[in-house]
Amino acid sequence: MATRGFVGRRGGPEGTTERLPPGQFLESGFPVLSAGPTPRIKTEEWSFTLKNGVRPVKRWNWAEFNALPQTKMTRDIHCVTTWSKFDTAWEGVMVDDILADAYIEPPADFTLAHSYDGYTTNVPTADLVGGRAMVALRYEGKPITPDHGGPARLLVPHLYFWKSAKWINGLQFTERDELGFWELRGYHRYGDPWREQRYTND
Ligand SMILES: Nc1nc2c(c(=O)[nH]1)N[C@H]1C(S)=C(S)[C@@H](COP(=O)(O)O)O[C@H]1N2
Ligand SMILES: [Mo]
Repeated sequence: MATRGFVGRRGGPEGTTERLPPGQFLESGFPVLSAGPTPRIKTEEWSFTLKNGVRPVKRWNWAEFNALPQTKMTRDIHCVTTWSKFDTAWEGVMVDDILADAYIEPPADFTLAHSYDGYTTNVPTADLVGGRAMVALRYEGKPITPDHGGPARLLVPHLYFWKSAKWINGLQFTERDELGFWELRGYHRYGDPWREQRYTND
């Protein structure tokens, strides 16, 4: 078995090949992709609501949400439009810590993320817990800019980046896997970049 370094030297700088999912290329900038105009949400008006079906479980305002445990997460991200960006550095509240603060165990197998622009995206609950996802409040040590989803965005780095809902204002547990904005428009219901699950039937 070759070491990481040898594989990296063969395929590109710093192990690029093994870190790039199939069909992806390495991007050094940070493209902005939004389905509509950027909503401007003042932190004084921001809130985050956790729901089980139609029933609200708990709601946090900006100060309350910032008082939850803050965790750093540095991850590669992969957009379905084929760019990937390595080592993006985020800080925010792990979904695990949101649930702990609400004193609930995940009550359903599926979750729908909701955003201020009306965007939604579905993710299996198991992919949001166990240290795999956060509601990010900061990017590279600074508040997330509005075009990248500030004040707060979901970060689910192991799935295509459309699952990382910008301008998030809540998570809703659902009994069945209810499709979100892009999933209703031909994108894959799960979206694993390593299995190239781009479109519905991939
Ligand atoms: N609320 C919301 N979240 C969203 C989107 C959107 O249009 N609205 N676009 C998604 C898509 S398709 C991608 S690739 C990423 C882009 O995030 P970025 O603009 O920070 O690169 O956000 C995702 N989250
Ligand atoms: Mo995207």
